[in-house]
Amino acid sequence: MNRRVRIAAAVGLAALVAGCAEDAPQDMFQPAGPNAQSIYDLSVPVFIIAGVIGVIVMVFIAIIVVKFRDRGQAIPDQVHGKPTLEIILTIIPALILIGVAIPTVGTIMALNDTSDTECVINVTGQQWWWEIDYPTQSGCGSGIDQPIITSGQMVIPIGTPVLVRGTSRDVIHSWWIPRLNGKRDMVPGRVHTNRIEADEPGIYAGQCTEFCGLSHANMRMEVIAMTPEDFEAWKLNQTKPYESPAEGTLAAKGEQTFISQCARCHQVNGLEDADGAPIVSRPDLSVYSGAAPNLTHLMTRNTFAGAAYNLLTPECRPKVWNAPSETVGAEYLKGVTPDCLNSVELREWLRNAPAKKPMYADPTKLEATDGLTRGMPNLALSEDQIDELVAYLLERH
Ligand code: HEC
Ligand SMILES: [Cu+2]
Repeated sequence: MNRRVRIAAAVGLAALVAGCAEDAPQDMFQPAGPNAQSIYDLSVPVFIIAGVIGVIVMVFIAIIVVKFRDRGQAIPDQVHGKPTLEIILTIIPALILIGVAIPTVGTIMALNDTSDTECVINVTGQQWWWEIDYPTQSGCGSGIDQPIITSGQMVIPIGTPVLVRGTSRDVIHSWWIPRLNGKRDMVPGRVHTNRIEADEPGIYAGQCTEFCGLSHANMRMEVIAMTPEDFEAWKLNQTKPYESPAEGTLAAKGEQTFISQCARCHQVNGLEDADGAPIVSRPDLSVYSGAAPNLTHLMTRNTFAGAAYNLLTPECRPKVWNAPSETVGAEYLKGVTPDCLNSVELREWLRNAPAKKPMYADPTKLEATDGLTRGMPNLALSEDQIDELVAYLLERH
């Protein structure tokens, strides 16, 4: 076998074997809700039809290649025109395509119908993370009377069709949770919708699927589906009032450091300055896209920076991520406890975020951006400041 054939065979084999993974979290062939199920129900017969046709074509090609191979004879008779055969070979594929098109169009229309949704959640794509906000509404279980804003992880109640309304602050991103529904591009200046619904509690992973710049591969997201009771508990916690750290603690120092170093970009709801005035972050003055993740309840999510890194240590993560359906909600609601905090990676992030997640092609050209950054800049913090900030963030439950 020549080298190219061997390489092609190895790549093909690798792709085939990769397709056999059983615990693949982003496997659209393991649908976990009605929308993904209808996509699955459509894809399987279409794959079978396409597969059978593919095999027939391959077999015919093989036969022809062998039967009519060059035996050194003169050019064969040139023939033209077999109307019956040509008409049959046009009609058969046309019928097959029509047969595939009817259920395909039907499924697309059914998936786009959002009239039955009972909960509205907005997502906003940004280089390179998703902001997720819950507007006030009577839906989403018992209703939402105070907006909730988070990032990276969307929490939903099971058995509830959710209307995801998406847009983008910079370039085109694409929202995709393969086990819950197909992809939807999220485009600046437009609102696109995607209906998701999960049958069972669980954590469903996804990733941005539209190339959106340098850290596109680090732009992930997760949907956490929980029972309606757990979801009510989650909502209640997301709207609880702010508590300043106890005086004299490391976290209290961290609060001051946070105000001086971070609050210009990151909002912590309820944070006040020395005069008791609320501190409202102004990321629109500091970052290209005009927003940074809201950190009020950072420790209630368990991944960070576009869900690219874990807030949980490798020992604690499986306790939540591999929890059986009955307990995954309760495990998730515990949030990140001090003994489970992945402080190594969180500290690395605070020490130099662009080193952890590439944000500019050429970091030396930062001066040319008028102080506006893409993503989080390197803030040249001291190790003491980082200690304080970690202690402060750890209380953001
Ligand atoms: C110039 C604006 C800016 C400043 C200042 C800033 N950040 Fe960020 N930060 C961002 C942006 C933008 C992101 C999202 C980056 C990404 O995920 O790609 C981010 C992400 C984060 C995250 C991950 C949050 C999540 O939900 O995924 C943490 C934690 C964080 N920053 C902490 C801090 C702390 C602590 C400070 C102060 C020392 C700080 N940041 C200062 C802009 C800023
Ligand atoms: Cu993206």
